[in-house]
Amino acid sequence: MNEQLSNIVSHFQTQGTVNDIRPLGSGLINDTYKVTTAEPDEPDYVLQRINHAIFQDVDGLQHNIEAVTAHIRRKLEERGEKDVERKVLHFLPADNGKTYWYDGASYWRMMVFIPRAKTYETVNPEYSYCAGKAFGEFEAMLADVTEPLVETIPDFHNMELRLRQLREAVAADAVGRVKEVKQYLDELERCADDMCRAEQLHREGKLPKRVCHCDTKVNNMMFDEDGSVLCVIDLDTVMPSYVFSDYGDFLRSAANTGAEDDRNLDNVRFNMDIFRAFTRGYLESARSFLLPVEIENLPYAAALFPYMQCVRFLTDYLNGDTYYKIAYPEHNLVRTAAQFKLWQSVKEHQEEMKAFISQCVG
Ligand code: GN1
Ligand code: MG
Repeated sequence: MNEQLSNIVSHFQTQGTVNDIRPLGSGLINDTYKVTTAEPDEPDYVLQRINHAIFQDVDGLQHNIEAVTAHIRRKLEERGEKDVERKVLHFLPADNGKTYWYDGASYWRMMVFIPRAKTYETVNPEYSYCAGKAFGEFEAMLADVTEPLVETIPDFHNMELRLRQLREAVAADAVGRVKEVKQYLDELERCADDMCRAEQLHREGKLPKRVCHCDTKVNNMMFDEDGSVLCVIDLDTVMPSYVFSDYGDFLRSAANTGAEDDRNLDNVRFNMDIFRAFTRGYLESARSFLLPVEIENLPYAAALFPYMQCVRFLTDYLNGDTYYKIAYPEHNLVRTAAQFKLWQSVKEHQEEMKAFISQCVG
């Protein structure tokens, strides 16, 4: 067993004897490990190194997570929910009384591992419907959080900022890659104003920010053995944002018929069955609090997220791969191409989406 990791674990208030620590999951930002204990009656745990180059305010970040998980726990208990321990994350205190530990170089945190839960990289329409309901409920439960939450990455889903970062990367051309990506840049720029609609509406006072999850990739949900949703994980980015964030990012990952980094672009299309199932679930639980402007712009949100992710992957490629973990040198370019293709496919379905949404809210 890795000594450095078991030493870190020893600073947290765990139960049982740790007998194994190994990598877990496929996140692109933090490093995650499963910590197994020897005793069958004691819980297993998840250990995470927080990427603090990206999340610079770790104290603010953990404060958000503590406020949000406590709020959800209270709501679940109030409504007499069973199995609450599997429906909301539980972070462990460290020696210092905080829910994170600094070892002099990195920030670490631990949570209880949720037993018998599954995560998926792809889902069928039935699971998408459940996911839609779950994200709507997540937002509804958080609608009355009174504690102020920080933006853990300021302006995280601000499209204007993401475009500025792309333009800066193009101007700097730090690793000489701009010449390879002209065709993407031209088309991304051509649609830039339209894709910044959310910021525009917000400035006009028409579009509110609400507490959202902001990283609703399908693999950030835990499903129970019967397909129902247990909880949403990866809470680092829970912060005030537009509802488009959660709706759009789920579809970006779940309704893609290919992989986020598919090399074969023929695999990449927007799956309308997933769209319909997810939208139906989401509107069932979120309709009560959504404003007409939010509902009307859901098709825009479905296009915005592949577009934004394309801009972000491309920016990182031009900067020389400083943000996302990569598995091979042109990985961010492959991701850019796949997100670009997905965005094109979403655009073809805009009218069909609008018609479906009108029907749902009828
Ligand atoms: C990152 O941490 P992970 O892999 O769930 C990223 C998301 C991107 C996603 C793309 C903090 O999420 O915004 O949509 O990769 N998180 C951060 O796969 O940048
Ligand atoms: Mg994740």
